[in-house]
Amino acid sequence: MALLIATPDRDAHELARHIQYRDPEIDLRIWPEMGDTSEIAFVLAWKPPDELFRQLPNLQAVSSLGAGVDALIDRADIPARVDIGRLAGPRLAANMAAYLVAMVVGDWKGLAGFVEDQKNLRWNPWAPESPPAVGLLGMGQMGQHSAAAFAELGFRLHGFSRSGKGPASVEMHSGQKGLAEIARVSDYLVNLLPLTDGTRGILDRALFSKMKQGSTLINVGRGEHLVEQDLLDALKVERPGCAMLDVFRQEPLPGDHPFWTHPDILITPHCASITLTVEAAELAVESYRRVLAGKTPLGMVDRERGY
Ligand code: NDP
Ligand code: OXD
Repeated sequence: MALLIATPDRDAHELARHIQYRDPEIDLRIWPEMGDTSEIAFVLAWKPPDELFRQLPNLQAVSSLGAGVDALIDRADIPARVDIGRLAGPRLAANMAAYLVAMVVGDWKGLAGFVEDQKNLRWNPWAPESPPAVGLLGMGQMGQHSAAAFAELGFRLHGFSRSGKGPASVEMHSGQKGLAEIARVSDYLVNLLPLTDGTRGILDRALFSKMKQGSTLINVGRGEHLVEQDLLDALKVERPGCAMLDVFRQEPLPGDHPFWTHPDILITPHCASITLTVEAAELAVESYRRVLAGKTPLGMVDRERGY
């Protein structure tokens, strides 16, 4: 049985080297060099090509190379009998927490102001008095790691999840009322939800109208969570006052998109937390071995629920 890596927009050779280093016995193929497709049991995928999975009659499991499974979950070419998993290890979650802490703390501490002060040879000591309230939409692997990092800094924390369950350091919310409440109380509202039918377009005018004036929206989930025109309208009335966006409906973000030049939008190019080759190789080997042993892949998702 073979493992196929199918990541058309990423060079997979480094990942393949790390996988083979960990387990030289694995029969590893890199798309589009698939060999005998009836031998492929497991696919490691990131934005895989259309109709790929129809060519694999003995496929047992597909694993996302990252945390999100939205590019896999609705694929008609993945039969219902095939398990879908994901690789979301502790380094991926730690790097997400580091990104969010950098963005929130940098803004809260007014770093951009000091850059301007330095340009103008201005000595202007200043520090914020009280810690901000951070609201985390999504309290899964990414949300929990990020909450732990903010908790260390003594920030006030709110979380939002389907079940309403979350760590003790976080005041949890759920449902429509909970969503409105977390928007109302957060100085920084961070979207860390998976993209599903229940979350698509969740960052919309109704939510923005509940946000504090001058607050900050951070979207690291998926571009389809955000209703773009609603954000542009909301920024005019400073609810939120600014947005930090890492993910977009179309990636790369087209050069003529209004977000690029908006004074209240900060863009990062979908790199809040990038899958690390060494961690991915380690988890991929473990997941593959599990599937060969008749078990579910790592990070198995509920296809009905969508995450
Ligand atoms: P998890 O699957 O571990 O957690 C999902 C969380 O979202 C859970 O807390 C879940 O609630 C909650 N949730 C799901 N649906 C709803 C809903 N309808 N209403 C309220 N809460 C809901 O995901 P991860 O934390 O691992 O990752 C989240 C997302 O982050 C990924 O799907 C990906 O899109 C994005 N991501 C982005 C990266 C980047 O670089 N920009 C890097 C990594 C991830 P419950 O706990 O009740 O199940
Ligand atoms: C992921 C991502 O889902 O990079 O891992 O967005």
